[in-house]
Amino acid sequence: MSSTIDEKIQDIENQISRTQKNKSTEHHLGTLKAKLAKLRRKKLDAQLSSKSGSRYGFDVKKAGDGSVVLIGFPSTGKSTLISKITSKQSKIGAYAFTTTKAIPGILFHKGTQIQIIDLPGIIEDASSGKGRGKEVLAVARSADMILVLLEPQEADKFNEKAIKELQKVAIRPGKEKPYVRIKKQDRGGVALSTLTKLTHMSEKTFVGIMREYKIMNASVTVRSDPTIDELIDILEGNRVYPKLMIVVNKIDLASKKLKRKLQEKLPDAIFISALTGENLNLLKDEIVQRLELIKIFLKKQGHKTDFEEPLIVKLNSTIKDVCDKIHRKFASQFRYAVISGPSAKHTNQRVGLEHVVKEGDAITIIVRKF
Ligand SMILES: Nc1nc2c(ncn2[C@@H]2O[C@H](COP(=O)(O)OP(=O)(O)OP(=O)(O)O)[C@@H](O)[C@H]2O)c(=O)[nH]1
Ligand SMILES: [Mg+2]
Repeated sequence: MSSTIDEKIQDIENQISRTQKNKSTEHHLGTLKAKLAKLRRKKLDAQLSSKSGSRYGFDVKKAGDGSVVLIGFPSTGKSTLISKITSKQSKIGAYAFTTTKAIPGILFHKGTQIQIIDLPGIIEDASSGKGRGKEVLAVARSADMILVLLEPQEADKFNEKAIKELQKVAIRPGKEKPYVRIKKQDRGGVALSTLTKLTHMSEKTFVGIMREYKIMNASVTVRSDPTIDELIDILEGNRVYPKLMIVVNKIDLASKKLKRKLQEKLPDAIFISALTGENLNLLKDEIVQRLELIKIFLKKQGHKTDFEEPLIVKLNSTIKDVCDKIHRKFASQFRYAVISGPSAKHTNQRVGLEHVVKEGDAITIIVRKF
């Protein structure tokens, strides 16, 4: 069966590459791309649900305030890095595929606890299951941040390859989810309301792509200016948008000239040596900063606010997220929350589970008693 999916994928890929890209073919290309995305999803679902082989060694329990996975080709120094910045010692070897499973550790930095997950190296075509690629990429899908660890030699090329493998399993590292809200309706066709002009496709193409996903009647609000691929991402629904950090390791081995060249090609990258410790503090700072964590304070009913031990949550967390962080049953017993601080309209505002908290809020959560 998988070969027929592959054949169909190949066929549409050929059609797309044969079609010239211009205004008059845009609509046709849009529907082809949607068809291609649907086939790829079918293939991916089959890959990720993996009948063959077990996930043993790759079930990582979430811990800490955020999670970072180490993705890289073999021997780039992932295990050396995790052994340096967490208390977990992961086996280091001068040969490829030293690491054979997921190894989680915790980085304690600036009052936060970040889960760092060491993984086996990936190779090209990892997404189709080469090496332990499938399992590695499945772990990557659940992370808050992907740290791509590279060696100085041809770092930019390898970075591109790694990102490509991630994209193939529906990960969109370092990308914002475009704002497209779709409210399905019973009739009336597709009513499109855009805040900015669509520059990547006409409304007709937009509606045509929706049609491919069998959405005939809906009110759609678009706040950004999505490309055809980004719109398909939204309609596919299985895309994840983790943060991305590009790190070049073994900088102790790079000449000044190579380093300068890489800084030009990878302007957002951080240059470290896991071996000598160079820039590891900077790296830790950047991890915490880019995860966009905020501090809030809990106030038990009838007690003073606990300013000693803040609770760390992700930016734009809701009261529901806060409840889940305290105890897994908290949300189901929730009555209301009382909140003071930056997100409150006034002191002691009563709010529900949907309320979005802000850095510095003081929160009391009232639960049902049994
Ligand atoms: N010179 C130098 N060598 C390093 C550095 N970091 C790691 N190494 C060496 O690179 C080799 C591979 O290191 P590992 O940490 O095992 O690499 P890995 O990415 O975990 O490898 P796999 O698990 O096989 O994918 C070892 O010989 C390390 O000592 C560094 O910053 N500088
Ligand atoms: Mg390793």
